[in-house]
Amino acid sequence: MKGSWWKERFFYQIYPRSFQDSNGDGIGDLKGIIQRLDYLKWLGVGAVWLCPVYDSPNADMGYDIRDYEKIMEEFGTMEDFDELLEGLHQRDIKLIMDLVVNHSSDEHKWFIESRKDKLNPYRDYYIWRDGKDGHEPNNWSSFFTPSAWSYDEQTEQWYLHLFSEKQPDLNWANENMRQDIFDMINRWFDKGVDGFRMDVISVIAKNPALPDGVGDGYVFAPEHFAFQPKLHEYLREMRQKCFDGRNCMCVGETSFVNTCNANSVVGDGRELDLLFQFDIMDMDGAGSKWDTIPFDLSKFKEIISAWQQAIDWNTLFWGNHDQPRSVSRFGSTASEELRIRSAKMLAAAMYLLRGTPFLYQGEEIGMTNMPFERKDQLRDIESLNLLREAERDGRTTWAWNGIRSKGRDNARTPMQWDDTPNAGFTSGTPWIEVNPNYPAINVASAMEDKESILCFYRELIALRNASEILKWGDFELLLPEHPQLFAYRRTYENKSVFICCNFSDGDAALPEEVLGEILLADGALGSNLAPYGFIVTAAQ
Ligand code: ISL
Ligand code: CA
Repeated sequence: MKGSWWKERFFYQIYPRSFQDSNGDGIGDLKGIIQRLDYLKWLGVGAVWLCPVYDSPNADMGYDIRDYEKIMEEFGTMEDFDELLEGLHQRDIKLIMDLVVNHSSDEHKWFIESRKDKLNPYRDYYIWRDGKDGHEPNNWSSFFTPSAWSYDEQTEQWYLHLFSEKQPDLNWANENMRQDIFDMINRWFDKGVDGFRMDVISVIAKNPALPDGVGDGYVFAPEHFAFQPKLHEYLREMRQKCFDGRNCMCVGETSFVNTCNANSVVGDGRELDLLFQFDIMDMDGAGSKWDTIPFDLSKFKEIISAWQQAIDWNTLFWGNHDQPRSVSRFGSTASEELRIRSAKMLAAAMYLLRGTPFLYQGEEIGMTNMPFERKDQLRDIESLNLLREAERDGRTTWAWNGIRSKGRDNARTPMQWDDTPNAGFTSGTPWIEVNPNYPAINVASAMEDKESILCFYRELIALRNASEILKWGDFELLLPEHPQLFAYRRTYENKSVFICCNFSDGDAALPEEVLGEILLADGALGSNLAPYGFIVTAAQ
């Protein structure tokens, strides 16, 4: 398995709506991405994960798909897509698409048919049930709404949606539905795409009895829809019908995965090539993600070493389009100096681990959370729903704190390219406001500064791309009890690289083990590591 292209390449995640607008309508588009391909090449990335670009009414920004084989009009045309794919391949950059098949849009033709009558051939493509005494079929809550069921008067039944009411869940128990999905995947592969990131793939199989979750009121009940036995059957069928014989990869967004069940889906020849686990993303939430608790370094070390040991090959990431900005969350924005150093430190801490790195757009220039103040600045259905409910229960202060620190729109403000109006993202009015810090934080100025976060990322990516040790070496946690430092060793064929990162805002003494030829560093002064300083060395 050494040699699989998806183990050797640094991935870059693009959120197309916010990457680059080419026609002044304020919405990022495919032609805009094409304009920036040389930037991606310059940075050294070897693969792109493109968030959904399919036709969608955008209730959940493209994660509600109306037509899996049509490009969203605001993003361009299929010709633009072909040109993008060709442009990437010419530069030896692979492309993986988002595959959102736990649910479709309620405007998808299958659902339009399905809701017409109980005998419609598409009825069973979705999950319909009778109510119980005028109530929902069970007490499940959804990710975005209090109840996971919506009532449809036409046929007097309820349909299941684990996300918004505009995202009805597909019924994977239906063989025709599965075959339609597999055919669609194969048509994208025939076009030349190199793989898929599979949205909430771990929840496609539901407990067929749809039992109540334990508790009062609406209950979030992943025990009945995540990692169900049928999941493995569906994934194996997909593997066989779509992936076998192709040099394509898939990475599953495996919500609710843990170190015990992970190897049931990944590993040599298994169902998925890679998985995204969310233990790091969840560690600063107490119960709900909205109740933020401080970063805990010892917990972080535990999670990283548990996962490095649990599976052969991890995904490495600090964020994505659903998460706040990593430097605001895990680094420091107390000063410009600390923002820059801590953003570099986070990159060194995460992306030199064993696994495949996924960097989210804007992270490479240290983009920060957005100082949202008003509801009309928000676009994300999750934040807007949260606020609506909090208003009802008189918890608006709590909700706003949550939205500012964890809201998904933090990651969705436009990419900051330069210091011209709207950060060079659009000549029109952007669909979501640009972060006001763009005159200081942008690609153009970072390219001119050798000490910038951006130039550091480029250096780090080049180092990783060229290093057998960093690619294939094993992982060993060092200084497990140290209260400030996260340190580890990567070893391959008796050669080692040491990584030592100060996650605190105080000085730390540099341990002797890490002394050697310096490959990367910032804030390493003599035998001292400054706040958020780090050093990467090759063993003498
Ligand atoms: O964003 C989250 C928490 O606030 C996650 O729980 C997220 O909803 C979950 O990881 C699933 O995310 C994916 O599917 C959603 C979509 O809204 C997200 O953007 C996508 O990444 C439904 O398709
Ligand atoms: Ca546009």
